[in-house]
Amino acid sequence: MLNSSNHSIERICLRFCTDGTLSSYEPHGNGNVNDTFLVACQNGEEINRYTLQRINPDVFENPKGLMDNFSRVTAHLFQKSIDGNHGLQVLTLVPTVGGMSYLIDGGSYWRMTKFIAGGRSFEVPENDHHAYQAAKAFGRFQSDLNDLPGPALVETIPDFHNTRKRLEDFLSSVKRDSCDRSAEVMELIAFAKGKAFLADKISLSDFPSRVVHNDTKLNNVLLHKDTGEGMCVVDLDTVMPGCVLHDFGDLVRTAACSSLEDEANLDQVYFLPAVFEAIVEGYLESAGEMLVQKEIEFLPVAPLVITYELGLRFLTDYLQGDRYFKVKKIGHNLDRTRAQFKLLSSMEESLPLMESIIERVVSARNIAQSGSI
Ligand code: GN1
Ligand code: MG
Repeated sequence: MLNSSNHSIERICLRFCTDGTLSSYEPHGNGNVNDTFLVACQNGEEINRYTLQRINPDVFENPKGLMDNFSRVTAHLFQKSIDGNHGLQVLTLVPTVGGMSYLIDGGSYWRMTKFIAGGRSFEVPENDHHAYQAAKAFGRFQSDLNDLPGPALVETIPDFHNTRKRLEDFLSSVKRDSCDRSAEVMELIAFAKGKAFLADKISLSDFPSRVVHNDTKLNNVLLHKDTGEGMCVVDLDTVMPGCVLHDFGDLVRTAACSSLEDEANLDQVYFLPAVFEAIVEGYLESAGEMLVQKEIEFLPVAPLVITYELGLRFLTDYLQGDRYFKVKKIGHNLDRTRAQFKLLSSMEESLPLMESIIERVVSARNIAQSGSI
């Protein structure tokens, strides 16, 4: 995979309309797919900061379509933030000197956004308030985009949350075993096969198609570094038509878990019902009115499905030679897989509790369960 060292960040920055000239830059965040830099530009005494990203071309095959989505979505959210006055900020693109929303340089696509001062991304919530705030921000994001006008957004990654397709890809990579890695992970393969029924739990055609984020890891929402208030939803590359359940589920997967996604000590990996409750409260506060009965009904099982899906994706990537997710060591994708499968088992034990929490919050909020599509 190409990385920053193949590019001159100085040269790239010169081609964006920054306020000031580049004074420093450093790698930023923990994304598993794109390359991200925090860039500082100096104008006299003033330092202006930006986020610069190289879009991973192996993952996103239509960067132009992706950036068109990005512009439409942020413009709409910006209007909503003015009308709704809910305090959430929206990513602002910095145009290139040629007036474009992205830059093409030697076959790579780059974009720049204004840095959100005071925001911080958390890998795990420090308290329930963080989880509540993150859920409220993602719920608001969905409900603000529910009336996005115009044609459907481009599908930046087809079948992204088609769990059945993810399972089939996994099964063919087991069969192909191109890197000769399957023998050592038989136990994980057997576990994945044993949970195949989860792949058909959420069938996309049974739910309203809405504009959703699709990558709602906790670290994809900025919270205020001191107060923990939701500040800005980031990482908009997979915003496209989809199902709200995957957004809800992925936040639960990453926030209502006792550990990081790649924790190697499985004793440290388990589901946290109290954090789950905070997520349900936050999510239903901002998105509850929009949801239809069927979406509410499937909220408890959604985290299990997405946790299973991620386990499948990490294991598939391991079997294919670690080509998709960035890895820090051989076996990194296996740590991730094991942690997902452990979390899934822990969630299964808590499923009745999850159901009763949702039931309680739905009735306390008096959600009509007949929201509009
Ligand atoms: C990737 O880029 P990042 O880290 O936000 C991946 C998500 C996974 C996640 C797992 C486009 O997200 O789907 O849930 O890693 N994004 C893409 O950490 O595949
Ligand atoms: Mg992402």
